[in-house]
Amino acid sequence: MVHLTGEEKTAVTSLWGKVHVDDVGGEALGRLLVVYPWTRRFFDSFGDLSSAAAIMDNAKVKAHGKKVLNSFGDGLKNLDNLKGTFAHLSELHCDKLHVDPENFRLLGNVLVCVLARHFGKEFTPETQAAYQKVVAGVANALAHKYH
Ligand code: HNI
Repeated sequence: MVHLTGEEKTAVTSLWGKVHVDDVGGEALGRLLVVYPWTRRFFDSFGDLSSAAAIMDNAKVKAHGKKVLNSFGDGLKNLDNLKGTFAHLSELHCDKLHVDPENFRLLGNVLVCVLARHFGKEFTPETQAAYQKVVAGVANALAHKYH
């Protein structure tokens, strides 16, 4: 559960309406893998992740980034029930994928950087503040079922 003011909700949803999930998702996941190289170990079936150029050009990274971002977008429609929305994915990332939940926070911050890059001045400090709450809420929800 994240608490956003009415203005923050409007800022988040109106910007999200302009996000191209394939570009932004691929770029966010790609940059996560470049900036935090240990995250590559979860994706050894994705082929060549040996350099920044290879990662950013990798079709599987792009496709998976899009999938992740669409799922993140579902969260935006359910800000009052993030834990319920991500319960199943939390179990999957814990029990099957063994992803350390710290990585959800890293990805959230990388996503904020990518949004800032794509939207420039339109990504105002207020909009960033609202997004930081959302990415923290999604990361908490994804970590909720860990044991
Ligand atoms: Ni994540 C699969 C959503 C962060 C590693 N992940 C998924 C799927 C969704 C998803 C949806 C597909 C599930 C299915 O097939 O049923 N992941 C999300 C979301 C976030 C996130 C919403 C954060 C906002 N995942 C991460 C992070 C990592 C990660 C930070 C590792 C660093 N995810 C994975 C892996 C898979 C995965 C690995 C399986 C990939 C595959 O297809 O082999």
